[in-house]
Amino acid sequence: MTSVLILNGPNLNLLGTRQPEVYGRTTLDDIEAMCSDHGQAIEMSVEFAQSNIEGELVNHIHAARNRHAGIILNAGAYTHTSIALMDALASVELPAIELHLSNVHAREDFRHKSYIARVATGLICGFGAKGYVLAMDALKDHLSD
Ligand code: CA2
Repeated sequence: MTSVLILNGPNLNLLGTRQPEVYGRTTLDDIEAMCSDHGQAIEMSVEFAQSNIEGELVNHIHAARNRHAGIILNAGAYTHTSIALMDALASVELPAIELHLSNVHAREDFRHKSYIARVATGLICGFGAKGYVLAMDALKDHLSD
């Protein structure tokens, strides 16, 4: 069965509890359950993780190398700052989808820059929690090509 790492960065553990006008009312636990259900439907096994710590995210990406066929990454604010995450993704040579709940391009200028996009297979943003399911379908489709 195809296996994916769905990795979430800083502050995403707060989803559904603060700023619902920006990020919605769905919690990260809700999203994990949604991904797990969708994984069963499309025969994709899912490892779901979150960390607020940049180095831990790097470690998760390294560990994915021999375990997963691809990575879906919502790196949160590290998207816009982290050369370390970009280098980690490049080093594992797995297809990776950059994901954001919000449409980062409709927001502040500093969110328009992404280090992740330079090494990602593709990017999904602006569809809220549904973006996770869209990313799983996109990865599955990409791997079957
Ligand atoms: O839209 C996204 O998914 C983001 O990755 C979310 C990040 C933001 O820095 C990126 O530019 C876009 C922020 C996640 C913060 O999540 C919170 C959730 C609830 C309350 C406060 C923050």
